Amino acid sequence: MKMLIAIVQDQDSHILMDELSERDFRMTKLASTGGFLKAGNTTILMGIDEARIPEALSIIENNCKSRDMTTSLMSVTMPGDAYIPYPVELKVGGATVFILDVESFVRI
Ligand code: 2BA
Repeated sequence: MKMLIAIVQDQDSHILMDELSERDFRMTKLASTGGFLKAGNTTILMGIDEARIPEALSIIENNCKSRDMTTSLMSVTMPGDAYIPYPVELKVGGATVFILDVESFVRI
């Protein structure tokens, strides 16, 4: 068994989870926060058989869009610690996926 951890954008999470459920995948959704943007995203934990990893990845790929966005970061550039916002262009995934080995799995 593997543990697939997918970090996706909140906007994509409902449709993604609907399709995963329809295809009989089990999952847990966690509300998470990206370290860079400090904005909410969604982390989905899925314990799945190794043979179904390609199917899960394909569903994630089909339902999670990458989006261009502009955000304001703050820099301290002025005497007296004044904060100057400056725009930064980003492409936010799609999905960031980690696949881990599961040592054991117990349902009681
Ligand atoms: P955030 O950390 O909020 O990052 C949002 C987007 O900001 C990233 O999109 C990337 O385009 C940009 N970004 C992140 N760190 C950056 C940096 N040091 N310099 C310049 N730009 C930066 P994604 O790469 O698609 O990541 C989306 C979310 O996936 C991340 O949200 C984070 O929650 C998660 N993530 C990505 N890589 C990860 C990793 N190696 N470990 C854990 N979580 C990760």
